[in-house]
Amino acid sequence: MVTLEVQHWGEMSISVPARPYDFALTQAQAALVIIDMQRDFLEPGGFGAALGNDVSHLRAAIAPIAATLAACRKAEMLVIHTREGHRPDLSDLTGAKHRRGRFATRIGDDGPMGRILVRGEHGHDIIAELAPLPGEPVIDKPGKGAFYATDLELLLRGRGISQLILAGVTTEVCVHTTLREANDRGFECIVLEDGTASYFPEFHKAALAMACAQDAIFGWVASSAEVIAAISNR
Ligand code: TIU
Repeated sequence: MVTLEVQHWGEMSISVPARPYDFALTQAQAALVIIDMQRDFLEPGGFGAALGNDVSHLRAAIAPIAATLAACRKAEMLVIHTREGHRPDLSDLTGAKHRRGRFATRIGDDGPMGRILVRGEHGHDIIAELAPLPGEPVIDKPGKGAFYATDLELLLRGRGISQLILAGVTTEVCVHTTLREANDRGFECIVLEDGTASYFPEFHKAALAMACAQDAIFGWVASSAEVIAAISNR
């Protein structure tokens, strides 16, 4: 008996040049996850600035993420956005997170972009350059990891996603926490080296090195150009 196998392009894997070795991207099973590209982290007067950081360090990630986002949308891949933040009554904010640090301005306090890290406020929303399109899921998360206390995993499994392209801020905090959560759940992750950023350039570098050390202990690292070329030349 002869069996004919019809394979949709999306089910074939594409080789993405990556560190520590090429990543076999299966487009139909891959999603772009853009982490916390919010005014609160990227613009003056938000949460990132309240923690004493120079927020200008994060802007370098915007253009590479925008280019990757455009390529993924064109390829009709799933795109997910996340936002770190809390309910206006702060009932999902742990005392430990609220008390943390010795700065004058805390989560929930008034700032120039509204209440710091509170859902619905101007500062909490995603920057205009990377605004989600209608239909693209936005995951609101109370913690650093995008899986903790959210329905992200349910949503990914429901769509048959097993590979994540991770972008966003900050590399060693929310991106890395999400990378580790995803890795333990069986997702294969590729982190964009120029589509992530940290307030501390040395932490950005170290976080990327840690992600793909020990022959991909947590995952792979590639540039946005490498990922875009692979997606666009399928
Ligand atoms: N402070 C810092 O580097 N990051 C965070 O608090 N959250 C995220 O990384 N999104």
